[in-house]
Amino acid sequence: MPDFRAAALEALATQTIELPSWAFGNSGTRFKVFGQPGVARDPFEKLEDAAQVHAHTGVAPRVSLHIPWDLVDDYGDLAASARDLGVSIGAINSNLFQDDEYKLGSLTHADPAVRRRAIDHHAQCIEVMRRTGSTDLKIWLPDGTNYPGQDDLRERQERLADSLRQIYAMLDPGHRILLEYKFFEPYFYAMDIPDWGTSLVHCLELGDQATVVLDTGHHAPGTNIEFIVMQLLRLGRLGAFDFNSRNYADDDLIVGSADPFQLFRIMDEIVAQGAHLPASGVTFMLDQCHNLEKKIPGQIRSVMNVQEATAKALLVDREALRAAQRAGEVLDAHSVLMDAFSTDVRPLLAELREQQGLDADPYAAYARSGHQQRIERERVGGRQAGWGA
Ligand code: LRH
Ligand code: MN
Repeated sequence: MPDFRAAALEALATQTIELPSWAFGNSGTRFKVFGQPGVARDPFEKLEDAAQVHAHTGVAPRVSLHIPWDLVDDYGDLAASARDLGVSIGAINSNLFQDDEYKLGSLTHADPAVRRRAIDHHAQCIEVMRRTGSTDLKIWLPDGTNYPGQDDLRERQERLADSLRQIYAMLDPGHRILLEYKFFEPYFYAMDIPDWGTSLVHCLELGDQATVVLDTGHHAPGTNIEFIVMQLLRLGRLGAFDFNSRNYADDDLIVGSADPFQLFRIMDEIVAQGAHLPASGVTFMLDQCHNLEKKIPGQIRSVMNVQEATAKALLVDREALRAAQRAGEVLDAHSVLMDAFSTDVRPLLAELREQQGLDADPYAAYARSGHQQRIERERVGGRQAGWGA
């Protein structure tokens, strides 16, 4: 087996994974939100926690914000605080799923005044991008209907296209829209952007600065996600991933925890097309909620899982794979992939971290650091961030 380790180490050293600020706040289900000692109480403390993940993994230098969950008086201050902590602000997420006015839709609503409100919210988000140096506006459209006949599906698409055009017109050069789809929830008959095709259609209508976000928890069970990855890369419209894993619905569990082989297949498609390299412009983000487990270790474990899947994909003998594929040797081809997937890449990642001056095991290193005990001791009083615990 040719030695792909050197090339893999080089590629892994360029990888970056963007962390969601909301992973550091409390979260849960409609049944219960469990608070935890030491949880961040504001965006500044969320950045502190994210900086811990970067300090121990070396590959998580950006934090995506969610507006208004991460509302602060001065975004210049927040960006400066991020810089002091050794991280930067990534994508700015809009929020169209908590306002009463959006019950029957936001960017798709029949009432122009409601659409105006939703469009103005994105003007606010773009202002936050300008103040923080962020270049990505991430729009997850939660709009949808619950019953057949509730509204005209085509008219909603026309209203959506018009609203998106107005938002797109507000972008600066160098800005991107990351348009996220989801096949159900919070509506249970038709979502207005239910799948990659619908997101892609709107992105193609908008222009080059519009790309698709693939959230790994937003597909119908049984969907071949790596096929969607291949097609979006083929069209140059894969802007970003929201990585997480699920067993049933949009569970937002730790990426790779429910199905590490699926994560490997996704990263294999990414590596096969060179999209793991920064020049590809594909942003790798986490979108998770740590309902039971501690937040910072949860994010560290998640980053390590993405690194492991990427390392395995980088060890695929692509020449042998292509030869077997060309020869129609079905099992030989499959075995090439399974050999890589079955490789223990932890020693390779330990070598990478030692090269970066980091501990070989970030998870254990954080546990030893005493940071968790310190924040649980010091962060008393105030209101914990996130869903009301
Ligand atoms: C919607 C979603 C979206 C975010 C939210 C926190 O399910 O995936 O990316 O706005 O989670
Ligand atoms: Mn998401």
